[in-house]
Formats: sequence, C-alpha cells, structure tokens
Amino acid sequence: MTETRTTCPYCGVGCGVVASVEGGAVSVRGDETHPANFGRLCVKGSALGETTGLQGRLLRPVVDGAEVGWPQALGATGERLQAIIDKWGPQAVAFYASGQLLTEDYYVANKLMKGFIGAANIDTNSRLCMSSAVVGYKRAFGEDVVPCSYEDVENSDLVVLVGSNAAWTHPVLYQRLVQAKYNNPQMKVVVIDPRNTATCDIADLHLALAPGSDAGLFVGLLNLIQGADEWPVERVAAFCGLSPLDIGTFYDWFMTAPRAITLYTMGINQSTRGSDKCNAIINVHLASGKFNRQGCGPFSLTGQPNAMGGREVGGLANQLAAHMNFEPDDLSRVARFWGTERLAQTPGLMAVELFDAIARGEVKAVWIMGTNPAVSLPDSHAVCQALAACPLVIVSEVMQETDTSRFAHIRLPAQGWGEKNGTVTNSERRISRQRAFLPAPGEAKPDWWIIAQVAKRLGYGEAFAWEHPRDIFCEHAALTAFENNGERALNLGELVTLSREEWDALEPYQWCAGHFPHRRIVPVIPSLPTAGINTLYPLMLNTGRIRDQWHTMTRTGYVARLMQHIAEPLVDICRSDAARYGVCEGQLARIASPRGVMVARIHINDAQKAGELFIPMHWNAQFSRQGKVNALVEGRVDLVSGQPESKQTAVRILPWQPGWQGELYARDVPELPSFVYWWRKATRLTLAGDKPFQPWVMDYASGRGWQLQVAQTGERSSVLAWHNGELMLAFWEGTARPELAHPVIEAAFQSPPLTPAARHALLNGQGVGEVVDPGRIICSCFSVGENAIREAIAGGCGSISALGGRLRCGTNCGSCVPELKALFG
Ligand SMILES: Nc1nc2c(c(=O)[nH]1)N[C@H]1C(S)=C(S)[C@@H](COP(=O)(O)OP(=O)(O)OC[C@H]3O[C@@H](n4cnc5c(=O)[nH]c(N)nc54)[C@H](O)[C@@H]3O)O[C@H]1N2
Ligand SMILES: Nc1nc2c(c(=O)[nH]1)N[C@H]1C(S)=C(S)[C@@H](COP(=O)(O)OP(=O)(O)OC[C@H]3O[C@@H](n4cnc5c(=O)[nH]c(N)nc54)[C@H](O)[C@@H]3O)O[C@H]1N2
Ligand code: SF4
Ligand SMILES: [Mo]
Repeated sequence: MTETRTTCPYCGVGCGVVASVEGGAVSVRGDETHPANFGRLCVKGSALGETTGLQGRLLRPVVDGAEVGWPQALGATGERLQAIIDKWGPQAVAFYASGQLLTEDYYVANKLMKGFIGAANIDTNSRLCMSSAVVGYKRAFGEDVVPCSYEDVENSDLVVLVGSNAAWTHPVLYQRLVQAKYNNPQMKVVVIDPRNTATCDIADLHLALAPGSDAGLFVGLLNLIQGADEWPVERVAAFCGLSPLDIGTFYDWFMTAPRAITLYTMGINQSTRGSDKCNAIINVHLASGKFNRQGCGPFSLTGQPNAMGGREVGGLANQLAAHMNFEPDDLSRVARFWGTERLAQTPGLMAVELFDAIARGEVKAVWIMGTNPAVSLPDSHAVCQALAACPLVIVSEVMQETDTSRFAHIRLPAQGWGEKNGTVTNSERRISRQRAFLPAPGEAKPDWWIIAQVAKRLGYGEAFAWEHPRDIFCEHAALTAFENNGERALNLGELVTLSREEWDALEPYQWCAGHFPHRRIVPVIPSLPTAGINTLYPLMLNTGRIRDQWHTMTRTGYVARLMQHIAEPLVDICRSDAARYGVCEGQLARIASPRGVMVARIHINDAQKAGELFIPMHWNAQFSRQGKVNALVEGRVDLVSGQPESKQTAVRILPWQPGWQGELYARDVPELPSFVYWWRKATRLTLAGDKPFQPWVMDYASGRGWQLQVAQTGERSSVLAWHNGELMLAFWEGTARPELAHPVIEAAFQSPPLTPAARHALLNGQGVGEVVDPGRIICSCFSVGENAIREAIAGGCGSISALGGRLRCGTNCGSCVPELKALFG
C-alpha cells in the first residue's frame, strides 16, 4: 500500500491529507506534518475516500449530445471559438472559472484569455466569494496581501469572527481556535452574526446584529479609537439593533486586548457594501496598531481550496496577472513576459455582468470550468435563460449532469481530486501540492491540458507548449518575480528553478506578506442592505452553508454519511415568526421573492431572530425540485467589487400542505414526472405533491415486468415492487409524511430473498429482524445518532468526553460538539 501526501479539495483551510489505496478502496487521514492541520481533518475531509467513486462521472468528451474522442472535441471547441472571435471579436468570448481549479489550470486559462484571445473576460466564482476582500486589501495596502497566519489566531488575546460560521465552514481552523482558547482561558472570542450559529459555542460574546449592519459596528469602533464622536455607541446600537452594553463590552475588549485578530468571511463579503465592510474592519486594525505583529490583523478567510491561488495568478476580470493590474507598466511587463501583442488592455466583465452580457447576446461563447453557475449565481432563472440562449456553452466538468452542464454544447471531462496534479494556496498564503494517487478514469484530462490544447487549436501553441504542470508552475513563479524589484509582495522567485522532482516533493510553502505598498485608512459611510423588506416581502432571507455539504453537492451529495446530518433544504425560522406565518415544524413551505420561488421544510430554530430566515445554498435540480435558493436571490452587487449580496433578500413565506407526502426507495432512481416535488437523499427520495402519484409508480413498476403488492390502510398506502426475489422499489404515502424505519428498509434492499412476511412488514413501514433506528445522525464521522446519544445521557454519561468515551461521537473532527452540548439541554 502506498501513501500519497496531498491536500484536501474543500475549504480554504487547506489541510494536508494522506491518501492510500488498497484493493480499489481509498482511505484518508490527516497529514500530521502539514502546518495547516497537523493531522486533523473535519468530517468532509474524513469522508474524501467515499467521494472518489465513478458514479455520475463525465468520462468522455461530448459534443452536441454525442460522445466523441478528444481530437474531435478539441477541434470543435477551437473552431467554434475561432468562428465567434472572427465574426464578433474577442470581447464576444468569456471564461468563467473557479477557485477550485489548481493554480496551474488557472494560470493557463488566464494566459489564454487575457494574453492571447485578447479580452479580459475571465472571471470566476471567487467573484461571489472573495472579491470584496480583495478590494478591501488592495485599497488598504495597495496589494492583495493577507497579513495573517493561522498561528496568529492561536496566539491572540481577542479573536473576533464576523460573518463566519467557521465551526462548520473552516472546521479545522476552528478546532485549532477551540484548543487555543482551552489552553489560554484568558483569550476572548466574539462572534458577530445575525444567527446564533455553532461557532457561537465558544463565544464569550455574540453580537446578533441586524443583517448587513456590520460597517456601523466597526466605524463606531474606529471613532472610539480615533477619539471622534460621529458614531457614538448609542448611534451604533440603533443602527445595528444591538444593546449599547454589548457594544461597549466589545469595544472595551478590543481597546484593551494587547493583541486582537478579526476573521471575516461571507457575512461581510457578500454584500452590496462588502468592500466598505472589509475596509471598516481593516481600519480598526490599522488605527489601533493591532496589525502586522503576532496575534493581530484583519484576516479574510478564503472559502475555496484555491481561491488564493486564483488571486495569485490574477484570474479575475479586473486583475491582470500575478498581482498586477491594468496599469501601463504592468501591461507592458506582462505582454513582454508572455511574448504577446494581443494582451487585453482593459478589465473584462465580472460574473454578474458577464451573465447579463450573455443574456443580451453580447457575449456569444462562454467556457465554464470547475463551477456550477446555474446554481451558485444569484437570480438563477435569469442565469439559466442566458445559458439557454448562448450560442456556444462549453463546460469542463468532472460530473456528467449538473444544472449548468444541461446547457452545454460541448462537455469536456476533467480529472478530479486524486487524479490531478498541481498546487493550491490556502487562506494563510501557503502553497501545497495536490498530488495524484488514482489513475485518470476514462478519457478525463487535467484542466490545464484541455485549455492548452484549445490554445493550440486557436494558433497559440508555442506559448502553451508545457508538458508537465511543474513547467506551468515555474512560469507562473517567474512572472511573479519578473521585474519585481521588491515592488510586489507576491514574489515566488525562490521556486522558479524547481526541478520536476523538487516540485513534486514541494513541502507546504508560505509566501511572505511583510511588504505593504501603503497602509491606508479608507473612509467608510455605513449603510444598510439594499434589499428592502416591505409588506409583500416582509422577511429577510439569509443564505449559507451547512456542515456536511460542499456547495452544489456534486461531490458530497452522493455520500450517505454526509447526507445524515441535514438531508433537505430546511428553512430556519424562529418560533414567533412560525406562529405569525402559520407554519409548523417539519411542514413544507413556499418561500418567494420577486425573482422566484422555492420549496423548503420548516425548521423552527430559536437561533434565528424574528423577521429573518436562513436557507442553505446547496440544493439544486440534481437533488430536489425547486430547492434552489438562488432562484430567490437578486443579482444586486457591490459596485466596486462586483460581489453579489447573497446574504440579504426580501422574501415571504407561505405554508404548503400538499395533497400527499411520500418516501420512495428505488434500486435505480427513475426520472420523476414534473408534478412531483422531490428531495434526493443518498439512498431514497422524499416526495410530495397534489396530483396522485401512486398510479404512476404502479405503471412504472409493471412496465418493467416487476411483481407488485399494494397495501391501503386509511389514508396511508404503500407499494412494493420486486423482481427475481429482489426488492426493486418501495413507495409509501399518506397525508402526513410516512414514518418509516429507514435502516430496516435499506437493509431489505441489500438482503434478498424477500419473504412474504418481510413484504408484509415493509408495506407497513416496518421491518423484520434487528435493525436499530439511530435517529437523526449528529456525529457524521462515526455515524452516531440522536437516539443512542440520548440513551447514553439518560444512562449516566454526564459530559461530552464521557459521551465520546462511550460512543466515540465528537472525538474526531469535533464539529458536532455544539450539537452534543445542546442534547444535554
Ligand atoms: N461545510 C462547508 N464548508 C465550506 C463550504 C461549503 O460549501 N460547505 N464552502 C467554502 C467556501 S467557498 C466559503 S466562501 C466559506 C464560507 O464560510 P462562511 O462565510 O463561514 O459561511 P456562510 O454560511 O456562507 O456564511 C457565514 C455566516 O454569515 C452570516 N451572515 C449573514 N449575513 C450577515 C451579516 O449581515 N453580518 C454578519 N456579521 N454575518 C452575516 C450567516 O448567518 C452565516 O452564519 O466556506 C467554505 N467552507
Ligand atoms: N445564495 C448563495 N449563493 C452562493 C453563496 C452563498 O453563500 N449564498 N456562496 C457563493 C460562494 S462563496 C461560492 S465559492 C460559490 C460556489 O459555487 P460553485 O463554484 O458553483 O459550486 P461547486 O459545487 O463547488 O462547483 C464546482 C463545480 O466544478 C466541478 N468540479 C470539481 N472538480 C473539478 C475539476 O477538477 N475540474 C473541473 N473542470 N470541474 C470540477 C464540480 O463537479 C462542480 O460542478 O457559490 C456562491 N453562491
Ligand atoms: S477543514 Fe475540512 S474541508 Fe477544510 S481543508 Fe480541512 S479537512 Fe478539508
Ligand atoms: Mo466561496
């Protein structure tokens, strides 16, 4: 068995992973030597071995619906792009890339678009994620440099988390913080978030401020530091909807703490004033001197594994390359380095404007790589319409079916994690290797190779002639160092001469951020979100992540273990709003904005404030019907950064009592008729609808020659279909959601033959034999359910560690500890 040291492909913490393959099965553990995690992994990282299967993978190029070989696919891509460039000019072409590409892939895409096609229309999903943070740093420091490291988080006296649910989204860094606070009980933690999240578990102070009001809080603090009186505590309190006492406590802690660090993520960036909010945070660090020394500073955490690498290569439409801008000197330098006369001279279209330009017919070809905009961009109906009308949509993907690839004329199969080979940079500017340890399946190719081959077809072969990702990395490193003269902090000059062996063996490498072209306090005038609530849309919708899913679920949604924690789009609502709008726990509801509508299940949660809802961003048409929250979110953006306000949308909520609700298990999931609402769980579908569905199920099963048995008791009915003694399909329905012993049913699919007694029990939603229902799974690492935990507590387990000792829950990644605590009531 060989072990490969690589890097986790999920969040920007960038944990080192040791992967091994034995008998086709992949297992992973944390890399003890990696400075991001020192051996820890969170639940998503721990489940990586379960995501490397080939289910649903795109394995061959597809052109106009037909599988073809690479020569035809590359030929078609090159010819069709060229035809559009010839007729409409380079501005009619765009790339939409991703912070999940490797640095090498990103560099090649940026070079082709800006350097040789000659337009700067390459933007990425980082626009939805990091672009406000980039503006904040550039305005303050003159360059996009993140002035902090993870060690600063551990070695601080005050850690402020703003708009970050790190317990769920940067779990290993959060666990490092938990440990540091345990080691140093003097350390204080402040969480600033409208919701009471799992991250608040270790908070000494939680400021549940009004949505979008953060700038007021930090401007007030700056006023205090500077002795100004424009934003006194009372004014801040009114602006932010907080008590003057709590604000005073926060300010007092910040002023007196010898060291303070502020971590901020999407609750800050995803706003029409996200750039200003980032500067409001940076300002208090600059003005107080809590900056550029241990345990201090404004620390924007990156979300994606290589959001930082994308920023390094310059893969955003308003950056040029390698931390250079569209300034005359930079333009000349990059053109000379790349040996091109076609370099784009002006910034290109940013994500939201790009899709608007596609809708208007101005951009006629878009190449989407490593992102799923039909789900993740705001106003997804408009995005889908734009893609449907676009003459040429090219999608490089690992999966066959995504909401975006439905619109693709050309689908190009990319190598995924474990197959591809390159580098990523994490939140603390640390470059780590992602190494391949699996053979490339089917015809899948590295993203950089695909782009370079297309470049060749467009006639630029010479500038794209690399044979190995190391060659690309070294070229990128050379560009960062080219005519640098100490002017750009990003300088990877040390790495330019790495041999292939050295690059392959590269240890995690952190680039230095000690140099700031300037340090500027940027004036900020606080303002509230532009989403106005009114009598038609009286609630403010907040969106974000859940613990066990990754973005549009293409990788995590098929892993049973990761579907255990939260398996449906839930809408979190507080008790008083639930009563006010007539919705009950577990019921379905329709949530609507002026842009669209979705269906979600009610979860009454007193972590929510009155007037505010929360819905996860993850669900989409592969996992549900009408479960996509971006159908509601409007495409309002920050005018400087172009980042959409994904966190604030005015909506209304209405209860929906469907005619029937059901559960369907099927050996192969059928294509469902459009009158059914459904939510795909790893092994089953939950369904609801008004028009009867059972006749459809019976037709479907008998059409396949399966044997059928139906049971009807009162308002409940069920259907079983089997073939050669094997259970093929099972369906239960009722006016309320059928209560089923799910583990028993799963077991029945695995253990033929199906006896008449077993069928009878199953039709009643019961099972035969000894399978225990674990209840809601709390600890996904060890699949420990609520029932066992409650039993253990009743049986005398008095603490988290006692529970861990008995059931192992909470002893691996620790992300479930807040929920375990809650069970002690
Ligand atoms: N499990 C999991 N982890 C992930 C990801 C994932 O998909 N799943 N994705 C990764 C990526 S790309 C990213 S960008 C990060 C994102 O990491 P986070 O930013 O931590 O995640 P979110 O859940 O999007 O939003 C964080 C919090 O912002 C709060 N918020 C909303 N509005 C406001 C506001 O006006 N002010 C303040 N102060 N807070 C507000 C929300 O209530 C939410 O709790 O996560 C990364 N890690
Ligand atoms: N409402 C709302 N919307 C949001 C957010 C929010 O908080 N609220 N958050 C925003 C943020 S911060 C982000 S980062 C985005 C994320 O949104 P997306 O980037 O759209 O989400 P992913 O599911 O990560 O998409 C990655 C795609 O690339 C594919 N893929 C995986 N590996 C590879 C590879 O190696 N090569 C190629 N070519 N493809 C690959 C995956 O199958 C998947 O389809 O969503 C944004 N949208
Ligand atoms: S915290 Fe979890 S998801 Fe993030 S890099 Fe580490 S293991 Fe991966
Ligand atoms: Mo992100």
